[in-house]
Amino acid sequence: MQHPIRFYDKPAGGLGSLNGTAKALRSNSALPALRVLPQLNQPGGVDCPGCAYPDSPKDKAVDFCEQGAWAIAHESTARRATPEFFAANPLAALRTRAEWELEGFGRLTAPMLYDGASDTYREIEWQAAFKLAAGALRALDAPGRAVFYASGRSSNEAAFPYQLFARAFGTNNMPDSSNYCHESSGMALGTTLGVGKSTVTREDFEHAEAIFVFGQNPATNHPRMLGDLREASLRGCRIAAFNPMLEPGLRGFADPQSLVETLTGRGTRIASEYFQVRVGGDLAAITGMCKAVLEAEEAGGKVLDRDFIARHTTGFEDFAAAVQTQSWQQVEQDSGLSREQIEKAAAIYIASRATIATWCMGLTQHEYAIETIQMLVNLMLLRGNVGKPGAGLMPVRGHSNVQGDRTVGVTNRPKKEWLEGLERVFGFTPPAQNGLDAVAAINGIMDGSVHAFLGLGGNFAVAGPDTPRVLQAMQGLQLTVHIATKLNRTHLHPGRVGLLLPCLSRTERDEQEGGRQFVSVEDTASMVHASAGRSDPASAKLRSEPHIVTELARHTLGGAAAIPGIDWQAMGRDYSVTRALIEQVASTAVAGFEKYNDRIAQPRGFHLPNSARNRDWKTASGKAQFSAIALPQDTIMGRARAAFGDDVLCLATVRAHRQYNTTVYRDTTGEVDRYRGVHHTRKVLFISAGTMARLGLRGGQLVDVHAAAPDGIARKCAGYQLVQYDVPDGDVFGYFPELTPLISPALVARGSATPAFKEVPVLLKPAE
Ligand SMILES: Nc1nc2c(c(=O)[nH]1)N[C@H]1C(S)=C(S)[C@@H](COP(=O)(O)OP(=O)(O)OC[C@H]3O[C@@H](n4cnc5c(=O)[nH]c(N)nc54)[C@H](O)[C@@H]3O)O[C@H]1N2
Ligand SMILES: Nc1nc2c(c(=O)[nH]1)N[C@H]1C(S)=C(S)[C@@H](COP(=O)(O)OP(=O)(O)OC[C@H]3O[C@@H](n4cnc5c(=O)[nH]c(N)nc54)[C@H](O)[C@@H]3O)O[C@H]1N2
Ligand SMILES: [Mo]
Repeated sequence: MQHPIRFYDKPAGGLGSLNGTAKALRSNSALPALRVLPQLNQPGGVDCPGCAYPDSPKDKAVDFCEQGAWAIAHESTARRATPEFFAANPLAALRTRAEWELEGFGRLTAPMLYDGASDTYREIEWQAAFKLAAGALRALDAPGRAVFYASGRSSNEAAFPYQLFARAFGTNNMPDSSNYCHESSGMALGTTLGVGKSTVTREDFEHAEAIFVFGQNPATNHPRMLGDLREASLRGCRIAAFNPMLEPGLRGFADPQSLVETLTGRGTRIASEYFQVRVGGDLAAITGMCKAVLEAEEAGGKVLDRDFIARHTTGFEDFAAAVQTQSWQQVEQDSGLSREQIEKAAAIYIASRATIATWCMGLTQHEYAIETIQMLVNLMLLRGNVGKPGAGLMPVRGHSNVQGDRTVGVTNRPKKEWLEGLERVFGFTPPAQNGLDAVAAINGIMDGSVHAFLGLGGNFAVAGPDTPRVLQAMQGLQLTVHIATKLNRTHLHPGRVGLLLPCLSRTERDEQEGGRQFVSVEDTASMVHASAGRSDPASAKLRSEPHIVTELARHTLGGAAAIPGIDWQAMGRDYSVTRALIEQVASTAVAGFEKYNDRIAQPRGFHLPNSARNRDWKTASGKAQFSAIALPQDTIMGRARAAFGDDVLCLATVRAHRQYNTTVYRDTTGEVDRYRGVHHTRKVLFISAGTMARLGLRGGQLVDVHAAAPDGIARKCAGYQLVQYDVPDGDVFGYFPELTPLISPALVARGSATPAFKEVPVLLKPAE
């Protein structure tokens, strides 16, 4: 049989990516992955757990990338973290291991319970595990003592019973990875356009005349998007990147599908324009673009879509007045870009009849993230770039089903309609008040008000701020339950009852009493589609996420406390039951789930309608909302410099090429961050020559990084090597999760409470 493996991605050097894929398989002894790769993102196949970028609407033989291959290879590894492994490795010893070593121990194989006397996890029977968790939950003095965290990897069929479990238990304490990620996007879009999701589909990339990419590194994090950008570039679409780091992968892309590009190493230009905005400077830069557009209109340019503004929007006058009062001088100072540069960006925008704006963590993980995205909405509204082909706003989500989890109710701020739907279908009254988000949960764990933590996937404490303190505090919890595929650091800090429950991964066959099951997920463009694993499970003792969640719920809420309307076992046995229930709850809360079970069988699933895409504005005013926003005076960096002096630098924590969030991959050849050229170490800081000169430091020198934190707590990461790089003066860049211990939970986005992972005030001192 022929597998025509032609890759989508291949930034900066086609062969490197092909080679990277081969290495992914080799380095994990992951031969089963070879069988999985051709099924990735194909109808009837497996949804790639790598990212949430939409699948190709066209019939393409291959729709996966190098990074997806790494994700799959790591899931399909032959290595196993067995009960014998745990018996031989007390947690105190495991805590000294690096992230990639924990990951490298392989797949979990059996349910485990922490034993304090031996400081090890010991195997336990599934039923006993469920009973213990249920007992500990029922012993809490109030349902609000528990938090139910979710990482955005789980399917709709796992997420729906999970949120039902939390609410039937009596709490909306459902922090999720979205709190760490695109929360600011959802909020900014929700208030302005009435829907917190992308208005763009993958087809739109074929019609755009300009694409603006803000704060995103797709060569590493959404490689399949680069294929779309490359095609757009080849047909003459202008692509402009706003990014403080000069990212090689955004500038050129050698497509492995193109033999010429692969062999010559000569790529297609991606970003024709590159704007090196300073970290946190996007609000000023976009404000400047709006200002330039308004000035062009005043000069008689007829650049505004007056008809659209009149018919579809509200708030234009206030917005325009706010923008006009901002001086160019302020805009230049805050953005780090010159007026000429901003006018050039505006000219690209004005010349385009259909513009897409995409963004990722470079915009969302900032104090003024919501305002920044609202200003981007303003810019797009000026020329009617929402709700027409080839145009729109696109937050590019991270986890492969983070959007779907939200759609089926995983959130600490549920909509009234959703709760009413639950009440109607299941006959109980869910709690109405909002629950804890991720940072509130962290604070609750640290101040002792949270007593139990459940995690449906993820690496909660390592993904969030102040890792060492949070991990320490987690050991004081009454209960920790982690549903996971692989070991990570959060698991090494169990509560009094500490359970580690291993689950099937997406690529594995899922047999239940009701027969072989598949699950469904929603991508960043709101396509809901099926995903069916085919590989043999890593261990016979694994259970599916839906099974584990429904059994935990049944044991906790069974017996006299049972809610008669909820049949947990039915949902665990046959996931079509869950889909039918989602359809019923959604019928009055979320549009588009009609005939879920029939339509999920269609080859590419179905699209959940996006009201803003249809210019139907579900906002308070019934119109798309312009926002009047002034450039802020009170900022994290301003406050830190006032307190700690002018040597304070702004640290943005980013991903290297060889990692998936907190999962660090070990490449046997030492490659760490291919496009940025980093090998053999992750303990680097990217810094400009100007900053080093000013601080009396030099490239290659080792420094200690100290937090200049508002709460006065000393936080330090020692022994980082300075790498001279093309970044703005005053900004430094390094990798998470290693640098996360520098981040105080007090540094968050206003309104969304997303940690300001890209705006961390630090001081550098020569290493001690
Ligand atoms: N292989 C792989 N794929 C992934 C992931 C992974 O870890 N590995 N993670 C997944 C997840 S959950 C997510 S959310 C996405 C993340 O995808 P990205 O958002 O692309 O990831 P980051 O590395 O956080 O990169 C952010 C980019 O923002 C830039 N940046 C930093 N500060 C600023 C700023 O102030 N303004 C602007 N304009 N840019 C800034 C950085 O230079 C960097 O290029 O990727 C998803 N896909
Ligand atoms: N400093 C800093 N911190 C950040 C960010 C940043 O840019 N800078 N980015 C943030 C962002 S955008 C995000 S989304 C969060 C991510 O936060 P999380 O989603 O909590 O973290 P992950 O690293 O994706 O979780 C990895 C773990 O998930 C488990 N896992 C993997 N696959 C599966 C599966 O199929 N099922 C189950 N049940 N478990 C599985 C494994 O045990 C693995 O160790 O991190 C955030 N943290
Ligand atoms: Mo994310």
